Amino acid sequence: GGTNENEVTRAQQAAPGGAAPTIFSRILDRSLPADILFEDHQCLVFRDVAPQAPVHFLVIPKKPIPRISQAEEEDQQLLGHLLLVAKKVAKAEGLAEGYRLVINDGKLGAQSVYHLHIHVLGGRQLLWPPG
Ligand code: IU
Repeated sequence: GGTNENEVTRAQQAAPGGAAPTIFSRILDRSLPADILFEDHQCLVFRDVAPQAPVHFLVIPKKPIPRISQAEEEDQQLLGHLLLVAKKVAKAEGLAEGYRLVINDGKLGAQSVYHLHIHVLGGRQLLWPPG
């Protein structure tokens, strides 16, 4: 629908900048409120402000990696940690019957916020392929 088309338009217009601060920096420093589900020294988990499923949250590193294509070898432990946190919070959110992890990268991947984030979507039957 229109919401998803707008999201793609926003994503295509977002500047794929280097380490420019994003809206997620403001969620990390608490200058912008968010519904936070989990936090540790490496990451923050909060509900997506425009949920695309009954459960839709984001797992972000505190380190401002702009996009998965710019992650480095030195980020290996951090990237693994984000996946393990995603599955733990998914379980806590009651997603025992399944869910989906998504990482959008760049313009064609419809990335709109250039601070790496893992989407976790669940609570309904998800479709395949995605748009
Ligand atoms: P994307 O993978 O970069 O397209 O996803 C960015 C997500 O961040 C998207 O689902 C937005 O709804 C979400 N989001 C948010 O949760 N809070 C915000 O203040 C903003 C975007 I801006």
